Amino acid sequence: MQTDQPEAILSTVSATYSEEHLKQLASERKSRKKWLLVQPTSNTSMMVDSGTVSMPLNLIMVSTLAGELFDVTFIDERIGDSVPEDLSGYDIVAITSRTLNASKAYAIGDAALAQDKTVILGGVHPTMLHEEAREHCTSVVYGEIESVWTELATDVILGNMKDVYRAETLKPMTAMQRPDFTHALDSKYSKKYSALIPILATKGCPVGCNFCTTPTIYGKSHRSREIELVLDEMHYHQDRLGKKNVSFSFMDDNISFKPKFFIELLEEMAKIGARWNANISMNFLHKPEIAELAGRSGCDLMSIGFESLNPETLKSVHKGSNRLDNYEKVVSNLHKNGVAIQGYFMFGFDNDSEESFQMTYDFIMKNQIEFPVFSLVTPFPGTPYFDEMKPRLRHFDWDKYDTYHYMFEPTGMSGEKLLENFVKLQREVYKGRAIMKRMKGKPLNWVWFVNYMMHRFTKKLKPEIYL
Ligand code: B12
Ligand code: SF4
Repeated sequence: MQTDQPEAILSTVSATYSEEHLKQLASERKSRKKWLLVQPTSNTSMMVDSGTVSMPLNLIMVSTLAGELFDVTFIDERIGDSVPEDLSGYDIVAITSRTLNASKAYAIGDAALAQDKTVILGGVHPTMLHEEAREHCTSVVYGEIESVWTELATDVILGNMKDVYRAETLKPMTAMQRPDFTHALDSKYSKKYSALIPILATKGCPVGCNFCTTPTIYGKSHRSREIELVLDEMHYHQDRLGKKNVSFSFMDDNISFKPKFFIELLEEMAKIGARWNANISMNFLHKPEIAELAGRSGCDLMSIGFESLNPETLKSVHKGSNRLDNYEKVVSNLHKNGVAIQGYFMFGFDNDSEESFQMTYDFIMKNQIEFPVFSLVTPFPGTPYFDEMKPRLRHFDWDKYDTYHYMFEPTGMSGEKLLENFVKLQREVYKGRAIMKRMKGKPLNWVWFVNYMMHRFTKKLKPEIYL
C-alpha cells in the first residue's frame, strides 16, 4: 500500500489540453465512444447499502461531463442494476469507489480489463491508494473529475491513456456544471433512490481531523459556488417536480466553514420554500441566531459529528471545531427551531473507557437526540490516523472498512468490552421506551420511522457481527 505520490507518474494539465481542442476533437469523430459508469455495491454485511440509498452525486458528476461528449450508460448496483458480463457494447468502463466497495470495484475493473476495455477508477479509495488501484484499471483519477476532465477526455478520444490523472490546481467551483440526473434516473430501479436531491454548495474542509480523507485530498482549500448557482439548481428541481417543498441534501464536507457564505445562502434559501439537510460542523451552531436561520430556511435535519464526549479523544483526533461545553447549547438551539439532529458518535478510541458509553447514553437521552448513529473508529487509508494505527490494525480487508467493524484494540479496554458496550448502548438508545422519551413532542414524520427501523435492527445485534 502506498499513500505518497511518485512525481514521475503524476500528470499535469498542459496547454495542449484546452477545452476548444477537446470540442474540436469530439466533433471530428464519426462515432462517440461508449462509457459504462458503475457505482458498485459493497460486500459489507451491514445496513450501509440497504433500503433506499442516496443518488450518487460523485458518479452523477462523471456522467454529467461524459454525457456531453460520449454515450453513457449508468449502473448503480446498490439499487439492483447489474454490470453486464459481456462488455462488448462499451469502450470505457468507469467505476467509482470508496474503501468499503473497493474490492467490488476492483473485481469489475479486472473483468473489464480482461475484455480489453479502457478502465478508469475514481473516488476516495483509488485516490488514496492509486498504486493499488492501478493494478485493476488503465487509469486512476486522483480527486475530483472536474479538474482533470479536459485532459482525461482528450486522452480517451485519442486512445492515449496515462496511469494517473491529477490536477495541479483545482478548478473554482463556479465552473462546476449543474449535475445532470437523467442518466441516473434512467434505471428501472430508480425508485429505490431517496427522494432527497443531492446538492453541493462548497467543497473541502480545512479543519484537519486526522481520521478524515478530505484534508488529504483537497488540502486546506474550501471552495464555494456562487449562491445564485445553488439557488438556480434548486429552482430547476422545484420546476421539474412541480412543487416548492423539494428536499435537498447537501453533500458538502463542511458547508458552514465560512459563516458569511453560509448565512447568505440560508437567507436566500429562506425565500424559496425548499427543505434541506446537511452535514454540519459545530463551529458556530451555538449561536441562537444561526439555529433560528437554519429553521427558517427549511432545515429539517442536521447531521452533526459529536464524535465523542471525551475531551481527550477530541483533542487526539484534532477535532478543533467541537467544544464540549457547546454541545448542549447547539442541540437546544436547533430543537427550539424545529430542526432534528442526526448525531454521530464514534467508539474505540484509545481514550475510551466503559464510562464513555454511559456518558454518551446520558447525553443522548437528556438532550433528546432524534437519530443517534454509532460507529467504530476506522482508520481509512491515506489519512494520518491510518499511518499512525497501521501497526495495530487487525486487518486490511476493505470490505470491513465500513465503520461497523472492529479495527484495533483500544488501550483503555479490551476489544470484547468495547463490542459488548457498543451493542448495549445501541440497544438501550433504540428501546421502545427510550425512543418515546427521545422523540416526545417531535412531529410525526420519517424520523419516527427511522427509529422504528433502528429498534428492529438493534434488537438483533450481537458483538460477533462487528468482528
Ligand atoms: C455526503 C457524504 C455521505 C452521505 C451521502 C453518501 C453518498 N451516497 O454519496 C451519507 C451520509 C449517506 C454518507 C454515508 C457514508 N459515508 Co460518507 N461522505 C460524504 C461526503 C461528506 C461527501 C461525498 C460526496 O458526495 N461529495 C460530493 C461529490 C461530488 O464528490 P466526491 O464524492 O469526492 O466525488 C468526486 C471525486 O471523488 C471524483 N470521482 C468520484 N467517483 C469517480 C469515478 C470516476 C470514474 C472518476 C473519473 C472520478 C470520480 O469526481 C467526483 C466529482 O467531483 C464524503 C467526504 C468526501 N469529500 O468524499 C464522506 C465519505 C465519502 N463518507 C465516508 C464514509 C466512511 C461513509 C459511511 C461508511 C459512513 C457510515 N458508517 O454510514 C457511509 C457509506 C455510504 C456508502 N454506501 O458509500 C468516508 C469514506 C472513506 C473511504 N475511504 O471510503 C468519506 C470520504 C468521509 C471520510 N471519513 O473521510 N456519506
Ligand atoms: S470537520 Fe468533518 S470534513 Fe472537516 S476534516 Fe473533520 S471530519 Fe473531515
